Amino acid sequence: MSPADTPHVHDPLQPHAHDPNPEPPSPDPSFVFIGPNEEDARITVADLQRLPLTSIPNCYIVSTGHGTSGPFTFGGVTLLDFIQSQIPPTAQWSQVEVISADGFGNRVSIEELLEPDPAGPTLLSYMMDGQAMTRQQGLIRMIVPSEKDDALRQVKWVGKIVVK
Ligand SMILES: Nc1nc2c(c(=O)[nH]1)N[C@H]1C(S)=C(S)[C@@H](COP(=O)(O)O)O[C@H]1N2
Ligand SMILES: [Mo]
Repeated sequence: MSPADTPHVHDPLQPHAHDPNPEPPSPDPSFVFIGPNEEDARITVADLQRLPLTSIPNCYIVSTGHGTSGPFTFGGVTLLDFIQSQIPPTAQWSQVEVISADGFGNRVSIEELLEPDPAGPTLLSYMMDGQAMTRQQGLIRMIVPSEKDDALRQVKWVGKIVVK
């Protein structure tokens, strides 16, 4: 089974109890991007705001611990648009690791990004219900609209994105 067939499997390198961390690990929402040739860059919210805005309505955060919240409309740049803005079109890659500064992570395959679920594309989100997302709410937060029975892929406080 490829990782694309098991979208709810959490990165085994980053085991996570189901209890979400409610507190941001730091005040600064910027993150580090590492491309397929190991080139790195620091990415700010303003950098994401310069890319096309995608909004996805009817998103839920389905916590098996403290219950479901939503629906929310998340806004941001698709993870695919973001990656394509950072790497040359000829670069070879197959997956991306999205890791928060509090040690929570998830892996996304290129297949998931190229053929998004009908629920919507995976997003690097900085807006919630038409307002700027707060750091407390997860800024910058990965939103995976296809995940309906858990929130293990809804990574808050993205700290590092590694394309491999
Ligand atoms: N960085 C980070 N993201 C995280 C978590 C976490 O602990 N740290 N917990 C996950 C889990 S298990 C849940 S249920 C949701 C909770 O999101 P909420 O705090 O917005 O309700 O965040 C997910 N994303
Ligand atoms: Mo959770």
